[in-house]
Order: sequence, then structure tokens, then C-alpha cells
Amino acid sequence: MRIDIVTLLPELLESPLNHSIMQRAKERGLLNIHLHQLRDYAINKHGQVDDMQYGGGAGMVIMCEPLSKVIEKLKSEREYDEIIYLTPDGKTFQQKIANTLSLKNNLMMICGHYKGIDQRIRDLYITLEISIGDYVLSGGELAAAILVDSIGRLIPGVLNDETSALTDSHQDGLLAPPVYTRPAEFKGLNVPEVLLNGNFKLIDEWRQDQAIQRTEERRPDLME
Ligand code: 6GU
Repeated sequence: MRIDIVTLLPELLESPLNHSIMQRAKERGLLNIHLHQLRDYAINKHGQVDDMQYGGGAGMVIMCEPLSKVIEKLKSEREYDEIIYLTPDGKTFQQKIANTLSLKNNLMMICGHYKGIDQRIRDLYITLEISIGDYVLSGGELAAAILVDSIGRLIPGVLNDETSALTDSHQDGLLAPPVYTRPAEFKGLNVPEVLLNGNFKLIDEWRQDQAIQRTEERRPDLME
């Protein structure tokens, strides 16, 4: 998969996308991320990419021209499955969207700032608008990093244990059950007996019960 990210702050994306699982995905050639500095497509030699909004009001708006230039350049080089705009008024990101996007070949992500981007860019080019939750971020970069991480780890061959993505919280609509490792007793707290006896049928049943119990307690909205 190739992901092109258009941003004024590529530095915000460099570290999160170059460690751990994302780094492995890259090294294995399964995920190629290209960062594009929007400033390189500025309308003048002062590096201008934004302007005041029509109708008045506080906050700058990212202009059509720089965005159109970079988007059309990228589109002329390959076909994109989705051109995603990260915005707090987008569709709330969920595991099922990550699952769908992980099957694509080419994604483009546009990170906004200030008051956002000119509506005409959204009308002309954007195919999917995503928010990562009901709170406000200063820009789309951290949201883009979250999308790339959640999508990237689903690409076959990225995780070492292929089954581990399947047992994540949310992957089957339930939260994940509690997990334990050594020692069997810590500060008077014991690992549940069932996990120690090697009966895998009982262990599976216990985990399923715990997943349901946790979801009922913490996220009744997921229980339908
Ligand atoms: Cl995708 N962008 C911004 N700026 N704020 C957000 C968001 C995105 N999702 C939630 N809040």
C-alpha cells in the first residue's frame, strides 16, 4: 500500500510513522508513506497557502490553489482509491473503516489547519471525510498518524502473529479480555486459575465471557 500525506507539518508525522510496527511495515515493503509539504505549492514567494475567509470571521482558510496543485500532481501519477480529508466534521473513524481501507492500494490524506480548507477542494477532490472523535485537534496530522497506524497494522504480513489483529478490542465488536504474564502472583493479586491449567476450551470460554462482561460494563453502546 502507498499512502501520500499532504501537510504543513510533516515533522509531526515523521516520528510516529517510523517506529515499531509502522517501521517494520515499511522495511518489509508493505507500506510506503510519502509526506508532501503543502508549503512547496504556495501561491507566492512568501510561502502563502492560506487567507482570510470570505464573509469575515476569525481564522485562516487553506486556499484552493496549493491544494489543487499537489492533489492533481499526485492524481496524474497514479489512481487513488480514496482521497481522505481529516476533519472534525467528518465521519467518525471506526475499526470497520480501518478494515476496509487496509485493502486499498493507494490512499491520499489531506491534513488541514486553522479553520480548515476551502469547501471547493472538498467538493472537487475529497472522496472520504474522517474525524477521529468528538474533540478538537489543532490539525489533521495526529489524526492521519492514527489512521495510518490502524490501517497499516492490518495489512497482511505486517504483524508477526497473523492472528493477533483478530483478537484486538473492537475487531469482533467486543472489547478485549484482560491479559496476564509472569509472575502468577504479584502484590497479593493472582492470575485467574483458568489461565494456568492449559485447558484451551475453558480458556476460550473464559475470555469470551470476560470480553462480553467488559463490553457490557464499559461500552454498553456496543452491545446492541
Ligand atoms: Cl481528523 N482533525 C481535527 N483538526 N480535529 C479533530 C479530528 C480531525 N478528529 C477529531 N478532532
